[in-house]
Amino acid sequence: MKKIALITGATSGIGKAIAETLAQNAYNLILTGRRKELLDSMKEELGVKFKCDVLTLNFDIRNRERTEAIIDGVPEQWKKISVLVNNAGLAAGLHPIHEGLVDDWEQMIDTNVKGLLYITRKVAPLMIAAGSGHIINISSIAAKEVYENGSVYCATKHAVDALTKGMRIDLLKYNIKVTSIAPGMVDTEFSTVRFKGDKTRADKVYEGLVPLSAADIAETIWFVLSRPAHVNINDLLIMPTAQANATVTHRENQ
Ligand code: NDP
Ligand code: 8X3
Repeated sequence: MKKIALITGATSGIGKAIAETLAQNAYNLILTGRRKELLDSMKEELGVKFKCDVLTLNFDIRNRERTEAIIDGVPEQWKKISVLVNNAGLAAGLHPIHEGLVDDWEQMIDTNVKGLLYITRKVAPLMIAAGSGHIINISSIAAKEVYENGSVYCATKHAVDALTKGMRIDLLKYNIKVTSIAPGMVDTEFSTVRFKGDKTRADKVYEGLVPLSAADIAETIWFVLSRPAHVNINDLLIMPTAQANATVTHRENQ
């Protein structure tokens, strides 16, 4: 029987690439996101290409009641979740602390921290009941360093790292692995979302260098998932070769 993975934020970027990689590696998938039409087309595509069964769950992860009701309502045959990838997340804006938009802060905190907690609170007991599981939290270089104008996004990702460490302790005796994957720049919708649709500004983030692709992260996650039962990768920082840390990059013609 195929294993089941639940991936949050699977409609684009890293989450979408993880879904493709896991479908290719014989998982059935529970995919979540707000954009229903994208979830529907992924279900169709992955079903045809990989004979993968897909359950789509269309909700905003910030909505606690809906998130809880939807996970509670997952059909019994989908409840044996082996892998949870807490991926849904975003950065909104890039401002010094005294000019930041409070709505942006709330969106980041509610999605990156509280949404991740709502999902984990519901899925971890299912893994405990099943006797095993693997939770992968998508963290960031922003969890390791703080950069100018990014304090709230960085704070949410520092929180993800703290939660990862805490989960690992609490879930240790239940045979549940917990991993944090911390990427540097990955070319996804991330910067377009951060700059609220300003594609020109978003493209500048990646100008003159080769960023990571979402597929690079998905491949890394497959490596993490395919280790033997006694091996856990706790924390993996993965950067483009042209990026030394959160702020130092090497760009062509600069
Ligand atoms: P994308 O914008 O391409 O993908 C973000 C995903 O999160 C989408 O599927 C989106 O789905 C989902 N999402 C966002 N908000 C919500 C919400 N309120 N409810 C439900 N789903 C939501 O960006 P990435 O793929 O780059 O981002 C994925 C993760 O990787 C994030 O946690 C991000 O912080 C992290 N990351 C990204 C890096 C990068 O450089 N790209 C580097 C390091 C970490 P929908 O819009 O359909 O709801
Ligand atoms: C996304 C990468 O450097 O924009 O987490 O914070 S960064």
